[in-house]
Amino acid sequence: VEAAKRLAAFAAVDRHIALQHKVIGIGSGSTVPYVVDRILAQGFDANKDRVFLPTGFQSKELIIKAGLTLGDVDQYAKIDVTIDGADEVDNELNSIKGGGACQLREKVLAEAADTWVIVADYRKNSEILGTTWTQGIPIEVAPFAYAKVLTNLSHMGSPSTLPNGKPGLSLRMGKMKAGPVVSDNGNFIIDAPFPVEMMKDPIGLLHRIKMLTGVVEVGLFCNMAEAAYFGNEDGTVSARL
Ligand code: DER
Repeated sequence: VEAAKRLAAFAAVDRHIALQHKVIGIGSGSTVPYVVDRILAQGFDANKDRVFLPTGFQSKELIIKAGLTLGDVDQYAKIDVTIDGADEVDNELNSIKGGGACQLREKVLAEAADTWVIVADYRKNSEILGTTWTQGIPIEVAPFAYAKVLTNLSHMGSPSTLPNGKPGLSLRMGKMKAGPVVSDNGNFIIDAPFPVEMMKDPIGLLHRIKMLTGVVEVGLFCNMAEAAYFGNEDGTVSARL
């Protein structure tokens, strides 16, 4: 899987990060470190006049550790290219994001970029969202409102138990931390699975969820990606444009 992530990242950088690109958004997760590796390989001269904008704590630390120039999101309204990972991508380049609870800042930098590109391994390459990523749509919510949002998502059709018996609609709890996961913005994350029928209209579902009071951002990225690159097990790369 790591080799597949690396393949996708290298293909995306080679195709979309040209010398004239100076303001670059760096996403979150385990694939984007390979994006940074490939950008570094373009050499000091290519990178000395560039700034790199982070999509969260992990992304910021990645940029700093790579010795690249960290930019302040407030300072750069216009971003040339943002490259980010995803949890699942469908045929229309819609994606589920937020497995790493970074989707608010990720969506800000995706939207602000002239070009937004997804990099992922073959496990994320899907046809209908929700078929490979079954944990649910990650939804960032204000802590004060989380119980109300859970109730409203349940009424919308998000099941509390998946067909395989695993938990469905739930507040994302910390693994080595008592209590819920807290995002870089101080908010909670709710994971909300929906029946495949509802996932066939990710744009409609995104709008319905976004309108719920207390929802800060939804881990459905629709009509945003220019391209997605998937590394395959056989050493090839699939590009969806
Ligand atoms: O949370 C996210 O959307 C991240 O981009 C992440 O889920 C990407 O997955 P990866 O770790 O497989 O790259």
